[in-house]
Amino acid sequence: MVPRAVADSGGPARQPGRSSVQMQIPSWDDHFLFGPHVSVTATAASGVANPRRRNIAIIAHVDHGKTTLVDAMLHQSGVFRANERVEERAMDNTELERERGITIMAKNTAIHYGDLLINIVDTPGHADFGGEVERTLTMVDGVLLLVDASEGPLPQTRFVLRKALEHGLKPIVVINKIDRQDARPAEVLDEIYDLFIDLDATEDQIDFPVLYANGKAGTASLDAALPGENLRPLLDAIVEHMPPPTGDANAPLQVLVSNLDSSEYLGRIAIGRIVNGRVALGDEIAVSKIDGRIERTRVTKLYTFDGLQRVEVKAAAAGDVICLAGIDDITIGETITDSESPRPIPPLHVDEPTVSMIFGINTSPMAGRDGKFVTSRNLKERLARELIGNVSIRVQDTESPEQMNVIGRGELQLSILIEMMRREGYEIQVSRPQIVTREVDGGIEEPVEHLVVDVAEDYQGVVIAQLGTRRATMTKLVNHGSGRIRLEFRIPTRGLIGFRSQFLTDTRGTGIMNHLFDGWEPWHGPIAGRPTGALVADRSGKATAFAIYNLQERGEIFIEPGTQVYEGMVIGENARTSDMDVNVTKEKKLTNMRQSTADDALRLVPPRLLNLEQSIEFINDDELVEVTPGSIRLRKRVLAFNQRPKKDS
Ligand SMILES: Nc1nc2c(ncn2[C@@H]2O[C@H](COP(=O)(O)OP(=O)(O)OP(=O)(O)O)[C@@H](O)[C@H]2O)c(=O)[nH]1
Ligand SMILES: [Mg+2]
Repeated sequence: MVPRAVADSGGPARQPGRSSVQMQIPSWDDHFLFGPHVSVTATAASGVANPRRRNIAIIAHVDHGKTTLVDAMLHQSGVFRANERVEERAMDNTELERERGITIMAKNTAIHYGDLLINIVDTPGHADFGGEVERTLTMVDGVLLLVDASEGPLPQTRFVLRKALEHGLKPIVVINKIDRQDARPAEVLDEIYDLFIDLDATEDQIDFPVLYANGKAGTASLDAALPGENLRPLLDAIVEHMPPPTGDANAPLQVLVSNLDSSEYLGRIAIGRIVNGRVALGDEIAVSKIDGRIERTRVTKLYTFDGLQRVEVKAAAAGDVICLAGIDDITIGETITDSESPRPIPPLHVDEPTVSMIFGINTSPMAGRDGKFVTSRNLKERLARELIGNVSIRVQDTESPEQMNVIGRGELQLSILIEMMRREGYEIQVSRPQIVTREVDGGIEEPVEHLVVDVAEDYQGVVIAQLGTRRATMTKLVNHGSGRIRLEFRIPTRGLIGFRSQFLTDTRGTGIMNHLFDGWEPWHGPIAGRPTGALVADRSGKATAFAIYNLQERGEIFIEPGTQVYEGMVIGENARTSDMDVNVTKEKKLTNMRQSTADDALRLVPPRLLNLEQSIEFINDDELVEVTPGSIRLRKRVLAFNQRPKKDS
């Protein structure tokens, strides 16, 4: 089904530009959803804080269309002017989110529907950012669970739904991307029911409304066979089925801080939902800190959400989601409360992270060339700052004052942090990711994951073999008969480190893999690291085409001619298991005058330039990734050839 693009009823047609995209959203009179034909009849019941509010989160597996659906909601509620150019996925507004096309941080927005204000939190779907979803759920009363109409529920669908059900939230199921050629809504709905049952949902929760949506076109329908015309069926379902926020506006104030934002002008901004009470500009309030201290302050700036903006308000009450600026040092999990009778809300607990990396100051001979922040104090301060807004990261001291152990939910989360630091001007070096273990009854336990892979049948053998060496056990094999099969495994988290690039190579880039933390198990025994050795520069200098030409048959080269190298820098992958120290700066012996153009004649294999994530996946325990604003280099931990312990091969 291809949606019909309807011309705007007024104003110029939207112009697609280089940086904006013409939304295929049926448009109408901007006030369509404000019009008198929308009447909302919710009445105040006992315990209802505000019958004209709905607070919801949109949750799903990665890429199932959450942010795109929010776009459509914003468009149809008239947030944008008719001819306003709006970027696709407007909520993904950070640089890294836009570059990668994924949501990294949960964000708030709000739309008007009839006389209702619907506060919406768009959440990330990637498993590494699950902590964002967890903290967000304290702000809402219900969730839209989006499920791709072809892919069906995937590991993160399970994770986010489990968290939502644990919070007792009301779900509405949205089977999205119904326009896909391979959509199979009836089967997917069955799988969703199975998932709810599996997660011990209550009868009330299983009795969820179902909508079929094309978030990209901005349509929803109650019937899979009848394409919708707009999102009204979905918005009506929210009004009808999502409970209005409960709470008592006359009780002492309680706001649980669930999100932070900041602006140059306002400083740190605390975002949370007023659970009880009311708050107004000028009020004296207390902040109940994580460590139990109570700090008194005054409300100087108060906002609520409206579309993509924050709007200043004078007062707000139970059920509202608010932003408060001007409170120094406030962090997630603290309670803003009544100054006379402070009532802290127990802070939220999120799942503990399981993957760690050592972040150290850059000790390479090229340190300090392009970074602004290079000292251990800089590093410590930056990591301390990260802890404020990032609930699922832990930072520990190590024996060395120049290194910190950073623990997160996965390689992606940690590499996003590294990438952010690099762009801010930091220079660091990081180790191969390790997993966190724990001791139980004298034995060691390690985290294990539920892994789901989708591959073409042809690659089934190689993927199963590769996972076998990583101590995975297959738990399920489903063949949908489409030429692709879905395999499920239990695998130690350790076995997944560095697996993604291997998997993409093995499946020629066509495989899809997703995994999710699934508990602790006794140590599974050793898992071999990278089977190949490294080509290591044996001296500093500039790499020459001549040297690279002579080395390229030994393995794969990671650098281009002209790259500055140093002793101990990894410049390629050896085809053999041992490391090989090589002179990559060697010049051709000059016999006469016509030397300078000789290099041009050499046929060089294009180098495999590794990005940050690929570098982190590549390194072994005796190697590091050096990250600076301008470069990513691989190196041996011990640079000097004669001091390096030899690997047995
Ligand atoms: N065919 C089709 N594609 C869609 C639809 N909705 C979203 N997409 C596409 O799916 C991709 C992912 O969309 P997003 O909105 O970024 O998904 P998301 O759930 O927000 O992703 P994360 O936040 O990273 O978890 C984009 O390429 C969208 O254009 C839909 O209804 N139909
Ligand atoms: Mg998103």
